[in-house]
Amino acid sequence: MALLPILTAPDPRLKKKSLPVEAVDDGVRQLMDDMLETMYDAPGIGLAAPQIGVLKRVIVLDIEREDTKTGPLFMANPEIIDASDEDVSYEEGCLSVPEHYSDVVRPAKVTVRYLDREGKVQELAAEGLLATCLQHEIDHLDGILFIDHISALKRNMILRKLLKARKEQERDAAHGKPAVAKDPEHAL
Ligand code: GNR
Ligand code: NI
Repeated sequence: MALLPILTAPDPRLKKKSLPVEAVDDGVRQLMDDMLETMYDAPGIGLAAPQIGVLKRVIVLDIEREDTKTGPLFMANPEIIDASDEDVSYEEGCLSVPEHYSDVVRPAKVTVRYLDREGKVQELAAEGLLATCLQHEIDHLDGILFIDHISALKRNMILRKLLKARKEQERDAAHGKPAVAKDPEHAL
């Protein structure tokens, strides 16, 4: 098990298209386990492999809600095979776009086909937060961030702020100042 650093925008690796895995082998299962640990630690409800710099079509999710007790989900090569005509708007955040949130409109329900942890083909019909999160994670595999779904004006404002925050952090680190501790209670 290992905690891996999460890339933040702007980073060219977050804009790349990830490649399908050929098979769900021990290496892919190890990647899934490391991703889940990293996601819980962040904390977040989903994580895609490119967020840790691995350009493979692998995602993990855990939507911990009273009503949806799915437990952790491990998916390789996930594909949206059906989406509802009906859309919903949800306020999204992203571990790669820290501390910024925006409403994003997406299909309300999706059906996803994927390979599970054992390499078996599965299909999952999802709605609510799970449907939104699945689309958000699969977007990551195609180099798309939630800010790509909002106005260019808002997107550029967020990217500028992220770059400024990173530069300030780098400057502080160069002067031996420790990074500001993140609030462990603040889940996305
Ligand atoms: O933790 C996360 N919360 C979240 C909230 C609303 C919509 C999508 C998400 S996914 C995000 C974690 C993340 O960045 N996954 O890629
Ligand atoms: Ni994200």
